[in-house]
Amino acid sequence: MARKKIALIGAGNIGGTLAHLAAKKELGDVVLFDIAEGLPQGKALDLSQCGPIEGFDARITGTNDYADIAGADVIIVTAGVARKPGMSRDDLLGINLKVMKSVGEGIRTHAPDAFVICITNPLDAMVWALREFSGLPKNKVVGMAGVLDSARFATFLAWEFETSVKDVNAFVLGGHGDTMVPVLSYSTISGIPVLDLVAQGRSTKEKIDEIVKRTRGGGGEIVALLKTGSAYYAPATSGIAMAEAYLGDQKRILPCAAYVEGKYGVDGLYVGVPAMIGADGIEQVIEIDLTDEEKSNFQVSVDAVKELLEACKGIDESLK
Ligand code: A3D
Repeated sequence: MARKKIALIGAGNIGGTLAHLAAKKELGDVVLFDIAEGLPQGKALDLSQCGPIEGFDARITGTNDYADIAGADVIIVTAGVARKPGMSRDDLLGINLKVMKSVGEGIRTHAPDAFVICITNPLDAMVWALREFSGLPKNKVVGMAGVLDSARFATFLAWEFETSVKDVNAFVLGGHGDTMVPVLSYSTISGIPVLDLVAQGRSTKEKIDEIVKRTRGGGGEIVALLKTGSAYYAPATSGIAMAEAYLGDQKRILPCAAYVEGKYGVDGLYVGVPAMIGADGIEQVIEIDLTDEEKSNFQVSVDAVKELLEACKGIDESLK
């Protein structure tokens, strides 16, 4: 059986980390694409030389030519820019929308059968634009945000309850921004609702509220510390978990920006919901009962995503 092929569009911080993880896990051969000449080739060469030490045979190549992504099984998109001081949200939206146009067209021409995972921000709008520009089926294009936001939430909960992260099941829905919704009512430690543990006096409502707030600002906290860019280790790890779910037909239920039609009162929008990932891509969107407060927070988040989409349509005529 031929090896799988993983194409990574964007060979920056997340792209390089994705390449390393994909090769180390032998998910398949890796093609790193970037518009910067030399960057993907240099990273590919460097990463290839990890092979003899780590014992992987995955081939890693770098390219500036979309033709080299032909036949990719999975494509993970991180191309674009991250927000820097002094840049408005609209600046980022405009720049990355143009990037999604070229990436979408490259995928449409060279790898229309791939499962595509978008990581570029602003996530909920960019995954929507990527789907539009690539023309791929909606179940084959998905955004990564919920896995990362949930991992941040789970990390903070594990620290608070001094428990293994392995026992924490926490998740975050909604858009990937300040309005994201950490869903406490479905967050458990070894099956025990976090709220029950609070009722037992193992933590306090104030501390949990603080964790929810820290989760929402989790990306910004890292940007403020790094100063020159945004998080990349955990974002890459999250993207790889989604790729593995698809390649292994694992039927994992992961929070991700999936296309929602009808469920959650949402009609035709990419937004963070629990979704099953298997060999058909996004195989199901799973609806859960939310508390009244969570429902209204989710609606605020959906409205914020809609606003972003309108801004996208205002920028690019072809999206109207
Ligand atoms: P960075 O290290 O700057 O890498 C981006 C790469 O994209 C650079 O190597 C650029 O040369 C390349 N690029 C720019 N334009 C194009 C193009 N048209 N075609 C191909 N490549 C291009 O950024 P990063 O890897 O740290 O982050 C990448 C993106 O992920 C940014 O938009 C971040 O905001 C976003 N991000 C999202 C999350 C989520 O949870 C959704 C988390 C962290 C970062």
